[in-house]
Amino acid sequence: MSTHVATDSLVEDLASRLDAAAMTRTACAQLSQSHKISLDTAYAVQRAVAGRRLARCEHPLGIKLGFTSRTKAAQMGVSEVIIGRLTSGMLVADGGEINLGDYIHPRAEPELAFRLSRDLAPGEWNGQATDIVDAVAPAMEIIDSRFRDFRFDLADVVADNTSASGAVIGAWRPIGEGLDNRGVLFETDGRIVGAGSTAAILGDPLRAVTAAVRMAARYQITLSAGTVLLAGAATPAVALRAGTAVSTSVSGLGRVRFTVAGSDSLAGANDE
Ligand code: 0L1
Ligand code: MG
Repeated sequence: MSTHVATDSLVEDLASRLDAAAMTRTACAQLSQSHKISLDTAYAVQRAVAGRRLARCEHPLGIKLGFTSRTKAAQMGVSEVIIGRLTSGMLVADGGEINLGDYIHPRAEPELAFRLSRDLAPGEWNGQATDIVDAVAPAMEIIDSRFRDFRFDLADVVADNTSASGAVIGAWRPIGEGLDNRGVLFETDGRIVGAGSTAAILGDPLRAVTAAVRMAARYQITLSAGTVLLAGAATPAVALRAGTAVSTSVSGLGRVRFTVAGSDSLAGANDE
């Protein structure tokens, strides 16, 4: 992978492809099939993709980390986490409903969310995670790759805003002790589809806070008080089906849930 950043026009062209795929709910070809792009270019495309959402009157909601589990990082052959941008249109109310028709081939994964307690200038802070977050919540991320068959390489998925598509955040609680090994139960319609531990998130989800601050500084993402951070998945993601009730409970932190409306007849039909 080369290291230079592509021209502005190429960045805008690639961002347009990804934005159109999301807006029309039609998967597109991997960018890597037609272009050799560096990681810096991929992050520039991601910024442009998020910029299109902001231009449609969304506002920044937060950030997310991907590849925080050893298994997923190994599958991708990467040793560093990736960062993506959450915008207000991605927020799904706890207990709310999503419609399958608003997505291409969505999956959900159980996570923890943190809330930043103060503004952070890039490079300003290098201390304890607990000094800059004031709350934690059980959460789920909805990921929906804009690429056909959910297939991508590292630069593809970074450009595609790390597949970020939805965030469901449960009730916020003060940061307590022992977040490094809380039991996580991920259920659809009352059946367990994933069981794990918060330890799957970088060994301790508080490490996601420090990693996210470092990555945000590197890729010029503004961090302000109230910014939400999705720390990473505690179990593998599951594909969403119409009529399903999805929930995640995290020991000592409570439960977060949403339901899926729409029709399965379209499932996969958007992978054209
Ligand atoms: O949030 C995540 O860990 C997903 C990162 C992107 C890879 C994927 O879509 O599975
Ligand atoms: Mg995730």
